[in-house]
Amino acid sequence: MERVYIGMGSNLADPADQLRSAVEALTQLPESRFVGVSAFYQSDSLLPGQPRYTNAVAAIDSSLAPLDLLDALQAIELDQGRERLERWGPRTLDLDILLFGDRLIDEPRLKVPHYHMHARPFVLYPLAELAPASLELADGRTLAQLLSDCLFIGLERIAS
Ligand code: J1A
Repeated sequence: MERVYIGMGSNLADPADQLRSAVEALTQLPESRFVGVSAFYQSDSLLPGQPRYTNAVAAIDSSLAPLDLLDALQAIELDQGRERLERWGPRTLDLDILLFGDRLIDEPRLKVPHYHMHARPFVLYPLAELAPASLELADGRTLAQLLSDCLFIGLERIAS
């Protein structure tokens, strides 16, 4: 079993509800044990002109192979009506594998640690609820260091 952190995001169709359904689906994953989920946070979209996002991070312990977990997560996204409208359009559910144990994965379909997580408050704050501050991410910096380097602007903790 390896500890896996999964980033969740939604900015369509009742985002908090999308995240709650995603959590429910994560508890049903094969060869995996659900560990926990952070609070939900709202923030402006990185892309202008879109609704605000709701984000959270979940932790599971899994013995699935990374690409099998990615398949399962993409099935959950499709199941929850994610339409591939436009590449940069709003989304009903995004599931991103942030960390998979201490693996470094560089495949066409899967890059782990997640390429954008290091500077995004809507990933780092919820991750810090579940992971130790001393956790070293790929570039050698700890979660605590990354948090202190990232600007906390407009990230609002909401009821989950
Ligand atoms: C492709 N991938 O990425 S969507 C997929 N590494 O088909 C995968 N570690 O094959 C590939 N986990 O939340 C490569 N997928 C992956 N993501 C990995 C999963 N503003 C991986 N405030 C493309 N909050 C895939 N989000 C990757 N503004 C990208 C969805 C899943 C996140 C858009 C706020 C947000 C976005 C924009 C935001 C937010 C897309 N986020």
